[in-house]
Amino acid sequence: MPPVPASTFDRGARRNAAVLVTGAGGEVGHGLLKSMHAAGRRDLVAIDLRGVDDAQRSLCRECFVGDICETPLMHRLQAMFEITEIYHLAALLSTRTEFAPEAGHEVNVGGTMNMLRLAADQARSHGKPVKFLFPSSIAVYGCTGPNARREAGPIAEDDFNRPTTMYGCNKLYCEHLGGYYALHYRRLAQDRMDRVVDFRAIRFPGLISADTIPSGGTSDYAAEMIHAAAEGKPYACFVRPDTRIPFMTMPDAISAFLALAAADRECLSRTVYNARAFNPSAGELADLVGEHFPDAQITFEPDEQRQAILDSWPPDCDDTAARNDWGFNPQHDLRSAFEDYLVPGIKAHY
Ligand code: AKB
Repeated sequence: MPPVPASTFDRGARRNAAVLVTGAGGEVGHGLLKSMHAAGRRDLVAIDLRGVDDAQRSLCRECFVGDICETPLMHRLQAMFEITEIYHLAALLSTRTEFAPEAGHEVNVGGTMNMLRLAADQARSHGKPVKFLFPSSIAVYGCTGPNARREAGPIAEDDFNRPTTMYGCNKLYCEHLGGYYALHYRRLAQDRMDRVVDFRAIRFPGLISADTIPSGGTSDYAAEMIHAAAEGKPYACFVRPDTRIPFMTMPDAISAFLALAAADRECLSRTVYNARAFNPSAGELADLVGEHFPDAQITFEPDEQRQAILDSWPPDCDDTAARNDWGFNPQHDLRSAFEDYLVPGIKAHY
């Protein structure tokens, strides 16, 4: 653990105000820090196991290289900052977790428990609920069997909550933990405080970024396919061409997260929401990539085990609640995602 920068300690008794972003060095973290800084936030505190890059560091009040599973880090954050919001992005994604499920549980559940406890301790120390934004996932769904997927249609939040991966189990359990901290925390204690944690979650679909290539996710094939074509490299897609799940672009995901965070509590009918923008098949994605990159060399070599995970995820999700409660409205449909965001953004990189 690096020494705490002297600037961190406010000379006075007051702790510095902070918005905490864990997993800040990841794909969502890159976009989120940039968007919040652009919106005028100057109290951003980033935590990442591998640290953050110089561009991100310039957006933050403080940055920590640290493990959210380690209690000493939690104690330092409690001592140094008055935390008003937490964006808890740190996680091991679905594919990586299937090689080390117990490690996935430790990070995805143990780390989230640490962050929820920090949020509750913070709320009890400064007297205001801490807003806790949690990226859940379509991995919480288990639409096992082709008929279930075909007959289910767009799946609403309370249906098919039968995850078939450790990551999906972790995300579903953490949704319930968040609901407990929001509604029932220490419910028999004499000194209990109502809603210490204002927990809000989005079950993100596959996310596609022009700026970063994902790693460790089962939905990564979409981004990998596009980036490979832009680099002029052949791409062997690990799913069947008929594989269909919901996606959205990274900018729409960041905007959705910030819109949910900004929503009045009274407008929210639930703590967990679906949000999606388009749901192409892998074959339709490949065709669109070919339109923009005529020399693209995309083949299909399904990985049976990863395919089975995708076959348990919904072909589409119903995000009516998000659109009604807090005005979710993605800017990119499939075609504009390519024309206005992915192709120009990715070409600028290569
Ligand atoms: C993954 O593929 O594991 C994630 C997800 C859909 O939650 N991108």
